[in-house]
Amino acid sequence: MKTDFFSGIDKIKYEGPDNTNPMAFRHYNPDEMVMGKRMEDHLRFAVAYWHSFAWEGGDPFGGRTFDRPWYPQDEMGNAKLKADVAFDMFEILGAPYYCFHDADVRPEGSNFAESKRNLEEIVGIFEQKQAETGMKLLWGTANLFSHKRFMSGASTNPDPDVFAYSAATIKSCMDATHKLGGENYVLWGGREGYETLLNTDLAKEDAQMGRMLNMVVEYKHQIGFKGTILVEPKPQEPSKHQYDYDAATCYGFLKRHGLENEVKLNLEQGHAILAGHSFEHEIATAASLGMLGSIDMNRNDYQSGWDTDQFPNNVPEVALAYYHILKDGGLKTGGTNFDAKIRRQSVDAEDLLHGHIGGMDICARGLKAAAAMIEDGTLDSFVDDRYAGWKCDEAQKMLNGDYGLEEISSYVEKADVNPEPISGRQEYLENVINRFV
Ligand code: XUL
Ligand code: CO
Repeated sequence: MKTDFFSGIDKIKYEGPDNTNPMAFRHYNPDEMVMGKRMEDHLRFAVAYWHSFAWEGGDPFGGRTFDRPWYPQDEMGNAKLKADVAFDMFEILGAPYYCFHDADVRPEGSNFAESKRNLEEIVGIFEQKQAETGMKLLWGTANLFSHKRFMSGASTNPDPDVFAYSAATIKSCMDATHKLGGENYVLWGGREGYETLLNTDLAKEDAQMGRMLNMVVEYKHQIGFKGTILVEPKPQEPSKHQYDYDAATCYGFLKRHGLENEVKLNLEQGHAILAGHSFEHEIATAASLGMLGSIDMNRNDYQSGWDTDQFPNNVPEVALAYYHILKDGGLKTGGTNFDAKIRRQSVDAEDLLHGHIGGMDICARGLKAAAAMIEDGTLDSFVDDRYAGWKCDEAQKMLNGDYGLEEISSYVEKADVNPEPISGRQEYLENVINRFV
């Protein structure tokens, strides 16, 4: 360990479901085989730098509650100490990946060039730390929402200078991600939306955002970045309305700008809830469109109606998420990034570990439950049977275009088609799920 921030705490180990040691895993056993693959390779856990190390515990009603040795975060010495503590925690947890925004890891400079130099210096340090520890970068991203220059949007800003500043910032973050061997690059448009339509030109903003994402893809190919470009949907917050509303909306945007084969989606539990969906809805939708990339794992409070970014602790919800991920062939370049923060009353170093240990255990339970559902096969064969009628000749002709409305109409009359309702068996299926969670 490079620091004494987590003093007295050793690397967290798997000790089995019956242990009561709070600093041990009860379900996450990296080497355990699940459907022929190591658990670690299925889950591909990542720690999010922003919530664990950059966020200071403030909320809209009060300032910071945490007291960390790397505060204030506006100078390089503290950014380096923060990096030492971050890598200590990655090692303690045994999570193989991490994720960061530029603003999480380096102090803001007095101008763009200085901010970029600060980032490059930290990236050099990360490179060395990755080599020493074996940690890997799941994804990098640019923070285009915190600084006041982005208050009216980044790529969608009415001011072309902000568009330019954002493009330059994205380039520096893609360079950083590429240098660190990142496996994906994420774009989340927190301010790519509007506060009021009274001052907003929707068509112009769509064109600007489409051009920016096209430049990202062009630059990816120019530098030979092999990772996946991911867009992260979220319907609102901080903006009243965000253009990347949900998986289906993002797909429409990507199609419109010719990017559907170049970009995939990073889906987050809390964002799905804010959009009025479930997490599995977003995952299943993305999978059905061939767009599933990665997940930001957390949970939202169902009462508060805002993005609470809590650590997951609901096995049935997590199991259904991984069920759809496994059915899609698993996370490829993607992973399970804990976009989750401890509560602002959880002020101790060990709270950071409790949050992650619990989250990793819940995901392990969810993954095992999902694998058991697939291996059992009841759900799959029920769905297959439900659509089995489509295998017959007439049904195929309706689908492949051989039949139009006229042909179908004469077929219905000739064969005296007279369908009777068939049960969807939802209660039975929910009982099946209960066997595994
Ligand atoms: C915000 C959010 C972001 C993205 C990365 O709600 O999820 O942290 O994951 O910018
Ligand atoms: Co996120």
